[in-house]
Amino acid sequence: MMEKVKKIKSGDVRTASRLIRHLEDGMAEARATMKHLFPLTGHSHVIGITGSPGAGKSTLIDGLVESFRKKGKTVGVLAVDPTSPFTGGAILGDRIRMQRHAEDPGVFVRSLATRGSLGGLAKAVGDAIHIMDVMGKDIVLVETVGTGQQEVDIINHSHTVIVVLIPGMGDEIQAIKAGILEIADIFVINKSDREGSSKLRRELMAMLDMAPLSSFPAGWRPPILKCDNAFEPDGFVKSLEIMSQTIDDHYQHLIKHDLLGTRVHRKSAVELNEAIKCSVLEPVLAKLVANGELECMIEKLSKKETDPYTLAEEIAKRYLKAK
Ligand SMILES: Nc1nc2c(ncn2[C@@H]2O[C@H](COP(=O)(O)OP(=O)(O)O)[C@@H](O)[C@H]2O)c(=O)[nH]1
Ligand SMILES: [Mg+2]
Repeated sequence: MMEKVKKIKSGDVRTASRLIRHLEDGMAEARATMKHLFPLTGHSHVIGITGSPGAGKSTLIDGLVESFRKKGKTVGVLAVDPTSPFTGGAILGDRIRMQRHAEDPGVFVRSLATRGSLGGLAKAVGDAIHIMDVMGKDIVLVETVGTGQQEVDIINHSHTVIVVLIPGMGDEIQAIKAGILEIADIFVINKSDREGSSKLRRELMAMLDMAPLSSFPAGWRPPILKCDNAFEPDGFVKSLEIMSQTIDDHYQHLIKHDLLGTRVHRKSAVELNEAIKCSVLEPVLAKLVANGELECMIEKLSKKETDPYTLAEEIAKRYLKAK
């Protein structure tokens, strides 16, 4: 056990990859290892990058990796796809793209897709971030697709949240709907070679103007960065330099105004939530599934022979020894 911890601390890629795989598969031993890793965490600056599919997140991350490496920082990248039950085409494409960093020992790239339970994913993400943290990565970039609660949970593992928008998608409306606006620390308007990027910028500006000042922690109003066309290297590299600088600025802002604690608190709440689900809810559900009770209950419910509240109370009585 301690041997494993030592190896991960030294940045061993094979040990770390295996542990992440075992966590995804829900192996108890892997969870036990996490107990030893947790106290060693807290080094990394975790950055969540979210946006609709095809917004160009992976392309941006690839460029950011290069930009951070130039500054001598080590980087972990975690690509999360909550929509796909398999390691889908998009992530496969990312892997090929990330190949150019594969030889660099300062970069560690993993992808997570939904295997098993949907709820397990957010937990696996938290664990994978911890592992990269213990490996000593200065920066951990987490890519998620911007859809709904699942994704907001994942984003809650981050210190800095970047929302990537593209012109002409009605994204601004989507952003408000998904509550993404509240969690953004930095906006990036990507593919600014496309028509409509100035309009999108104006709309975002107007939206921020309307937001109450209290939504800007210690005066951090989310900057709106434009990212130049990824296919024109000079402009793109320059955009990424500015972006990585803004990311650093945000981290410094959190430290200077004592806000890191708030983020860590938010992260801890999500983590505890996930851990409770895993230790309490999931085993109970697994038992009810295994002995067929869950199916019986669903049948009874469908026939209106009982109600979900009574059933849940019965389950609670049995497993929580409450009341
Ligand atoms: N026109 C244009 N296309 C881009 C730009 N950046 C990325 N793309 C393309 O958009 C597609 C989706 O990019 P990807 O990074 O995989 O998006 P993700 O799904 O958000 O990770 C790819 O075909 C990219 O080549 C850009 O700045 N301009
Ligand atoms: Mg992607």
